[in-house]
Amino acid sequence: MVTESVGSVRGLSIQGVSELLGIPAPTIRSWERRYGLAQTARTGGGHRRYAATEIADLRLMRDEITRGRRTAEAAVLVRDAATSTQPYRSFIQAFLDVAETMNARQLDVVLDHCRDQFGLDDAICRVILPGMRLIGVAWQTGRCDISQEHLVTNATRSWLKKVLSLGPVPWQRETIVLSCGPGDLHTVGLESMEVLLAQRGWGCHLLGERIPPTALTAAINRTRAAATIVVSHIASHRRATVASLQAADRTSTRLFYAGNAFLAATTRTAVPGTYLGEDLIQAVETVSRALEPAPGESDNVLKRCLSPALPSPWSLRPIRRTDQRGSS
Ligand code: B12
Repeated sequence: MVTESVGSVRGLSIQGVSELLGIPAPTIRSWERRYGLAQTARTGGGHRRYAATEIADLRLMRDEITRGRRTAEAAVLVRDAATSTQPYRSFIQAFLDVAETMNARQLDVVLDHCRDQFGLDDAICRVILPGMRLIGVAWQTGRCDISQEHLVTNATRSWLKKVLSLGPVPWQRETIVLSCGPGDLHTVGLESMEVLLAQRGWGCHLLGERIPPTALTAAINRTRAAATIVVSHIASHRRATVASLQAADRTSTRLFYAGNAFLAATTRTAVPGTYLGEDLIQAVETVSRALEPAPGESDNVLKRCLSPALPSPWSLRPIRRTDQRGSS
């Protein structure tokens, strides 16, 4: 699908958008007429030309209706999202600019500036995630190719890693395993969660992409993680992810899951664990609350952390060296 430019107007035709998102063109026109959605630039001949941001709005409208919202309600939500993202729009747009310039360092500078201006939570939830979605639309509309998507994705992941490494040493006693489903390669949501959790003192074991059930349960047992979060982004990988969750459910960890594979409520029936939804800050609070020590237990934790005898799992333990003869 190629972005067409007529004269100076760049963008996708209504037919192209209709094919891309699977929304009939008359429906797109009626949303514009009734709710003022995705009012686009027009060519000299009056033809609509949709930019990536407008296509992202129409995608959100489609997804909200898929999630079971009534059209009018979904339209309000899309408009609110458009307004609430206003202050962040130039930062979100930077994802497309960097795809054009192929200058990864530029994204690092933009995200540092964004964090300084809005704070880490907003930089991640209101800029990085929408920016990644925008790259998805640009990739799907042919506006950027896989190399540009990869460059922007890698630059985003490097920035998250940098923030994590410069962040606080975890002070919470319990730890959390973060894993993708067995078929999933989408890790940015998980890596964003790791940074947000670390900011609140939680240490995480990030396993990343494509983790089979046996490796997941082995990691949970080895780390004695008090909580485990499993993410799947593609519907076709949901069944394998549920099998992973069922395996993890047989360990003592508290189980959570998320990702676009579980957006529709019908996909979450009989799935073990707690669904974390789409708001990562709320998700961090849900997990933190679940791991908070029971009343009265906190003093023991404090006592434990302050007592030199019981090092926290994150303090540097002397590595036991065994020489040839096996004696340490
Ligand atoms: C980067 C990317 C890739 C990279 C991933 C690299 C990496 N390490 O992450 C690569 C190149 C590997 C990739 C591969 C593929 N991709 Co891809 N990818 C993307 C892209 C552009 C960004 C993904 C992202 O980070 N999004 C940001 C996420 C985190 O935000 P979000 O989607 O809004 O998620 C919300 C919720 O799900 C939830 N959430 C998500 N994660 C988490 C985590 C936690 C802990 C919590 C609490 C909540 C949560 O909250 C979020 C915010 O509200 C998306 C576009 C998009 N729209 O997302 C396509 C996209 C997801 N990919 C897509 C496809 C089809 C593929 C491939 C099948 C392509 C192919 N033919 O090979 C493969 C499949 C790989 C696999 N086996 O999983 C499609 C999926 C369509 C669909 N049916 O669902 C998309 C939507 C692109 C498109 N426009 O069509 N992809």
